[in-house]
Amino acid sequence: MTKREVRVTCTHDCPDACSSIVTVDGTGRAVDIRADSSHPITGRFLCAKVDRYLERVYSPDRLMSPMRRTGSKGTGEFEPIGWDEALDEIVSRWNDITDRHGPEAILPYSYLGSMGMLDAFGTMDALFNRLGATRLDRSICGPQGFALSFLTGVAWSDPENLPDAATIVVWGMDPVSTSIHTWELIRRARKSNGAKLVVIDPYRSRTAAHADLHLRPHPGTDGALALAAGHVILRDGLADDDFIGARTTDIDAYRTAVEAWTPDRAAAETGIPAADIVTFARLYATARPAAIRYGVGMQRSAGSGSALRAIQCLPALTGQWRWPAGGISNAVSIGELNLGAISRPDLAPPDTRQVSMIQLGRMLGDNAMDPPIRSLYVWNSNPAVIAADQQRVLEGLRRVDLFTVVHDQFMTDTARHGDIVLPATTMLEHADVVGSWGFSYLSWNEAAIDPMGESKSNAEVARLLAGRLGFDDEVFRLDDHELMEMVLADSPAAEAGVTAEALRRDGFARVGSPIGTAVAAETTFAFSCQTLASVGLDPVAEYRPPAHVPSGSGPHPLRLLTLKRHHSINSSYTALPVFLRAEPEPRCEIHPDDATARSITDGDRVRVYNESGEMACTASVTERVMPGTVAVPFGRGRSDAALAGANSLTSDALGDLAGGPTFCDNLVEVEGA
Ligand SMILES: Nc1nc2c(c(=O)[nH]1)N[C@H]1C(S)=C(S)[C@@H](COP(=O)(O)OP(=O)(O)OC[C@H]3O[C@@H](n4cnc5c(=O)[nH]c(N)nc54)[C@H](O)[C@@H]3O)O[C@H]1N2
Ligand SMILES: Nc1nc2c(c(=O)[nH]1)N[C@H]1C(S)=C(S)[C@@H](COP(=O)(O)OP(=O)(O)OC[C@H]3O[C@@H](n4cnc5c(=O)[nH]c(N)nc54)[C@H](O)[C@@H]3O)O[C@H]1N2
Ligand SMILES: [Mo]
Repeated sequence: MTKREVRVTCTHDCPDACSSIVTVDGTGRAVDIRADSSHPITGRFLCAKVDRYLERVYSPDRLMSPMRRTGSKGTGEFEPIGWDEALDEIVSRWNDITDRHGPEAILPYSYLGSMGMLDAFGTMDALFNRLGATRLDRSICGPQGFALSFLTGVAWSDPENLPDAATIVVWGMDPVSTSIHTWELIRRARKSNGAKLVVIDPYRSRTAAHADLHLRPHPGTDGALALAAGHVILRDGLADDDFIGARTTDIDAYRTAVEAWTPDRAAAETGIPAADIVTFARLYATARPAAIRYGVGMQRSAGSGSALRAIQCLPALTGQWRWPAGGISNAVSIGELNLGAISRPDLAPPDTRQVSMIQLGRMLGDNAMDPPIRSLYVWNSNPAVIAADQQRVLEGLRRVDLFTVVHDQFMTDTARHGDIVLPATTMLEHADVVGSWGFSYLSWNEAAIDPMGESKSNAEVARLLAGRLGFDDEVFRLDDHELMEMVLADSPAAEAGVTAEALRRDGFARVGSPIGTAVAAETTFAFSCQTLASVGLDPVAEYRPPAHVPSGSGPHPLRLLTLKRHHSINSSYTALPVFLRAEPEPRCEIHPDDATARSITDGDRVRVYNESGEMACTASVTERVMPGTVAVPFGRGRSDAALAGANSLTSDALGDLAGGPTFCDNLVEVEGA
């Protein structure tokens, strides 16, 4: 065989969904990965992680065969077994559990470890639906934004238009680390239009360091800022009256909602100086056009849904929806596919119970649940690290009467608690169709190399399990390419002419149309929206404070940020050299004032703690965090130690919309270790 080049689409849980070219040598080994510069979003470069993706594929730590646990849960002692033996054991244990407790005693747990359509939304779901297992509400990331769009009928605009904006507001997002190709579009707007960059973030992130104006609200207080911005815009006569008259309804209700939100009141709530709030409101209202790109970072507090609604009113008030680059951007090409055809929600018995993935620990410990969870099957996720209230999750995973199966590429902290562990392929080793939650592209992922060891894809494992369980529905008999055709057939993408054949040939296709002008051209924006009231939100807009606002005198007075890392994606990569070179140890960032008050100096060993748990860190004394807030890194695994990661400190309480998480809504104390 000679050298060849294969087009691989990144399946990480990231807005960018990059297209890359992988070079495979004559022996079938991948020797290079580089950006596919023909892709309009990917352009000339890959991110810091995927640039090193081959380290991940060929890591000596890859799982190579199925394994059965030999030691106690969590110790990581396993023996290799064959696939037949592993699958037979799973099916016999499930049959037994189903006979004794019913199928709802089985809980499938997955998220977006791979965002490929077959990987993430495919036949594994169909399998558990057919089985009648408990359903999982996958609300751990940023469900509020999507829910708000559905409830109000207001589409988000396409971020590909960002380079045309005159002012860009990055609200609770750190694209330099989390979506480097969004950052590239912002960089272009600044270079070609002299666009102003406003960053709204309590933390001086890599993105905020570039801002013309950096507003630093206390975590979870964005709603107060948005309402005060509206107040200033109306007070100073900066609203777009023509747009409001022609394209919106109920402006008086909005006027009433923001009336009391003076800059001074918002300053007291958010910690942002009142003068900066005024500067921001004027800049935003007078820029033509001004774009808002909101991130997931601001959707982790009790009142995030309400805050997002308050933000959603701003482009209507100022007529920014007139321009494709205006409005609020976030594009979702996943919606262009016919996912139901392969995930088959119709196969689930009616009224099958559904539980929140955020509350795994609570559920595993709840014997009163009817029936209690007796088996957990995990793929595409590492709940021992990423789910809230980590100590409770670990306690649940250690239960001897819980039969746990984990399908992963690595021996994660979750896998260490498995009874059976199954090896998974990476994006280089299986084909898929990949959507994006950041840009309007669908892409084809071609398998570049053979599966490593005995690893198998999620779709393959679903077929094997379905076969052993005797499920003969057509969806379990189709091969990957037939499934990919099905996902595209009868879909909005197909109506727009995107076929499997075209995707495969061209590598990617743009789907959907620029929707930035939707409000201006086709629909009206309702400042009072009754569907919001139907889910318990204010129909207009209101401020809901964080759930754990410190009294100032309580035992845990510091607000906590648990931050994503530049060199990892969630818990993935955190055990690989690419990450450990950059972050050999976890650091707790603390403001000099708070450090001094606690006699902590830079480099000290500290413990960060609250009533849920604790985390051992090295102190970084820095003004990147504000007084009263500390930041710890999210995603590192070390559940074998007594002290654990960021989620030891987080609560599993749900927010005000769509069952979203409250990861940045917790209080802690820090002391020298
Ligand atoms: N390198 C890297 N890239 C990633 C990931 C990763 O782990 N690493 N994860 C991927 C995933 S799953 C996601 S969801 C995206 C998320 O990417 P983003 O949307 O960028 O969200 P985060 O990085 O979680 O948070 C962004 C910023 O929000 C700030 N923030 C926290 N709380 C608040 C608040 O209450 N208000 C405001 N205004 N800001 C707040 C944080 O300080 C942080 O700097 O990134 C994806 N890309
Ligand atoms: N405190 C705190 N907690 C958080 C967050 C936070 O900011 N702070 N962020 C939250 C957010 S936004 C998210 S999205 C979640 C992320 O949570 P997860 O989606 O669980 O993310 P990862 O930790 O990357 O775990 C994904 C796992 O899937 C595996 N995997 C990858 N591809 C495949 C595949 O094809 N098949 C199989 N079987 N496995 C595969 C990877 O090896 C990895 O172990 O975490 C949430 N938790
Ligand atoms: Mo996420």
